Amino acid sequence: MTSKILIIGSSGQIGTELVLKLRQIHGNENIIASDVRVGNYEVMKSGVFEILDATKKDDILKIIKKHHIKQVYLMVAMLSAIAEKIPKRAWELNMNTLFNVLDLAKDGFIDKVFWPSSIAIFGPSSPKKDTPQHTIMDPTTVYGISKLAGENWCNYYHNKFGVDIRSIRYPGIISYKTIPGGGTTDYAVEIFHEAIKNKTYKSFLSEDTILPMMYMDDAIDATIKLMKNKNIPKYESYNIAAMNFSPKELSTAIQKYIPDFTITYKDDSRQEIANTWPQSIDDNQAKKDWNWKSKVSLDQLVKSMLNGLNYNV
Ligand code: AKB
Repeated sequence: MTSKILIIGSSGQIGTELVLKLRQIHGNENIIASDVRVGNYEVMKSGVFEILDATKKDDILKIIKKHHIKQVYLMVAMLSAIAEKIPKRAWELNMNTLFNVLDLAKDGFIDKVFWPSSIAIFGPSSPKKDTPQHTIMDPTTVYGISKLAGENWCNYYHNKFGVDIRSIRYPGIISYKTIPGGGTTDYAVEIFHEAIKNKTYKSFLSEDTILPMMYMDDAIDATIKLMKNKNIPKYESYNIAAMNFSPKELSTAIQKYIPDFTITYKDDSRQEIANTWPQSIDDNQAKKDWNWKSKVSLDQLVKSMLNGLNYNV
């Protein structure tokens, strides 16, 4: 019997596209999508979908047994901005779901796990530019704290119980199929919807706030590449990088295709979070260990976003 892959959190921004790409690679029948809420049309119609609350370990186990799952991508998380509003719930969701999956791997029910970390693990004392793989990490958000704790727990389960866990520190991910929810980098997706609909956008980050960003295709490529690699030296959550820009620089890149687009700035509490994050990331370790390389430039990203949202350029 073919072993199958379970995506938990398949209705979210990254989960949605991961399901679609993995179904292309492994066949629709081998990729099981799951979430607490139904997903987008393409995900729902192309294969099996299970309603799953990943805070309940027994429910995950039932699905693992039912579908002969051997690999799990755990894409559930409460993101940085929303987590600040409900810190305790965010901590519980982000940590309990991880423990459930790590324990199922430790107990031999699954062979391999992917779990996403984030640039949010860095903080005000981390170097802002070319932030290294190993450096000071002093996250100021609940989300960042949960991701850094999660990285350490993955390390622990790997060293102590031999769990095969792979992880990436995603920058802000930009895509058009599903909107992100509750992050600090969400402006870089919203801006495209508003540019097309209203020709104007009010940014909640100031014009010169530079953050590391990446187009979804690169993020999915990296994730699958890391999971496929047979020679990862040891567990670590990898820095990966593609591009860095501010709201002003992104608006200029959009104006190339929508010349009458305008942007205004009114920062809110998300600005404080962004101020503590890196402006650029050093991803040499990922390049060396598993040959990671970003393929999508800012101009290609802008064109793909606009075309994807049916504004043909
Ligand atoms: C967020 O803004 O919270 C996320 C992230 C960078 O992890 N997009």
